[in-house]
Amino acid sequence: MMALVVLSMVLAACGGNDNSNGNASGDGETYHWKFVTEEIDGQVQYEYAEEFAKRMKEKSDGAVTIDVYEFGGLGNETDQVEQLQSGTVEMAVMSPGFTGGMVKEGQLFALQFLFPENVETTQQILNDSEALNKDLRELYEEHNISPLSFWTEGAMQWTSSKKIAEPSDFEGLKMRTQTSPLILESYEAYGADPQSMSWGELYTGLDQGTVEGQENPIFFIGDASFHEVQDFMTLSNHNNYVAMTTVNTDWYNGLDDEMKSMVDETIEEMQDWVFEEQKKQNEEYLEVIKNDSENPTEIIELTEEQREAFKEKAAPVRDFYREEVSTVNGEILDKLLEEIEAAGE
Ligand code: 6CS
Repeated sequence: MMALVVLSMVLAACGGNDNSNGNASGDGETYHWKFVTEEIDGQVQYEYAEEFAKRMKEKSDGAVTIDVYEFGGLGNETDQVEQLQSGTVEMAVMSPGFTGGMVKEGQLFALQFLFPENVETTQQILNDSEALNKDLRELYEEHNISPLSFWTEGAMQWTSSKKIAEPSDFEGLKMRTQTSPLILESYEAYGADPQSMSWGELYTGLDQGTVEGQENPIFFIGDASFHEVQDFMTLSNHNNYVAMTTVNTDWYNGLDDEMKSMVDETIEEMQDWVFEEQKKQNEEYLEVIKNDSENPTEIIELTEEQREAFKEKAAPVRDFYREEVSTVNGEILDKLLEEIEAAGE
């Protein structure tokens, strides 16, 4: 508690809070916001926030300055959710995988094999989906969090200390996950022994064997060096990693129209930018992992039949979501499924 109080004081002091709301714009008005991410310098979320800050500064002729915080600077992923809700920070890149205890519906992102394997099609769905951008957004807003956009950081893969090529390989495997209960449920469906953990503890956890496997996009596996402490990487494409650009709802609603339009316009522009960024990083890191001869990683490509076996085991988790998790009888999931169907492969 004391740490949080001190943190708030430090943030207030360094914020130089000229006009964080921006509700009285006019000549000479300046705005100073804080934007926290779950990743570090060089990684996709952090680069996104830096680019967003740069564009806002340019468009506002220097009136808007945004301090971007790396993961760890303000605590762990869950602390960051609280900071956004309380308004200690105005903006955050947030993974739904850390808010599942609060916004139950947001756990639909944990459902494996839900989005198409094609990352571009998935991004198009994330851009256009009413289920996400309207219905799910409203549920987050009940908690003072407005997701202004959803975007993918790439297809997720499994890394492990034992080879994973079929569902039975997960039997008893200590799998690290984010905190949303449905992610744990999804791995229990394969017979694994999942446990949630902040990614800040993951390298050590894998190194010491506290956990034996994890899921992430390739760029993150490579940049965080998880492959150094894992023997296998299964190209499972079992899900797409989805991140949300979120803002504190009260703060956002308090922005004047001009500033709100500038934020919205920049958020929209960033969708194409971040797609290219994740693509580039995922491609580069696949080569890094393949060529790291000091830390060899066996790469397993699943056959269509093997993928089907995982899909079959994952299917009942959708019913569990509808019956046990959803607070709206699975309506958002059903709408999203229609949108996915319409988007094709
Ligand atoms: O595995 C995680 O928890 C982290 N993975 C990514 C791709 N971004 C941040 C997140 O916390």
